[in-house]
Amino acid sequence: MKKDTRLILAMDVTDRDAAMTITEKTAPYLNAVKVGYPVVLAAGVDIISDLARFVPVIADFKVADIPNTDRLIMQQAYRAGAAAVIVHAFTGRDSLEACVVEAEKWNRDVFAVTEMSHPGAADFMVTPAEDMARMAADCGVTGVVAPATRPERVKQIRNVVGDLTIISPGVGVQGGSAGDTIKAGADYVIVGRSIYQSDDPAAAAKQIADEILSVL
Ligand code: OMP
Repeated sequence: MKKDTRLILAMDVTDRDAAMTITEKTAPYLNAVKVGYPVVLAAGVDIISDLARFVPVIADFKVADIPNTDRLIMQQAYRAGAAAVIVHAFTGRDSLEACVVEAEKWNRDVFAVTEMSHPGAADFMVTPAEDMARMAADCGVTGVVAPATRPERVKQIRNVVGDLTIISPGVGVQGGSAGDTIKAGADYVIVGRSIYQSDDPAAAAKQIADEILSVL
């Protein structure tokens, strides 16, 4: 994944044509596009290879199962053309290791979720987040997902994962700022609604990319 604009678009629209058009228009400002269940269930798994014509695709399947099932899901995501897959860390070391083994087989990336960006993450995810980040780093993940809504936590997770890649959602509608998140130590920010719901997605993406550039 290139690292210049440091912007990842979360493509959570459920209309295939809209997903294609918005990704094509915003691609000059993106280092990746992230797809998850909303668009893949609506448009089919081929949306991954279709979008990959414009920019690398991260499959956000939040993989969280026993090792064998994880392995099967990872295989399908990479087979579909994903450059990276997002998995959960809370399922434990054996599950995470199965995801990493599959990523290495395909020579692709895998990101593990530590602490999520929404308020409910405080119920169960904040306390073990640094332990999960440590375990993820130990297992050999490419990087971790950390919350742009709490830049101080991005900083703490950065201390745990060293120079692994941090990707951070929660910018815009969820309240986080792209500049603050990058300054706290994230490598990339993930932005969805602030871009794809904008009247001019390309201009919205450019504005965020410019904000990131201004703090580098
Ligand atoms: P917006 O809130 O619309 O910018 O979208 C954020 C995107 O990041 C969505 O696709 C979420 O599913 C995803 N996300 C979070 O918002 N918080 C997290 O803690 C983790 C993710 C994720 O794994 O991408």
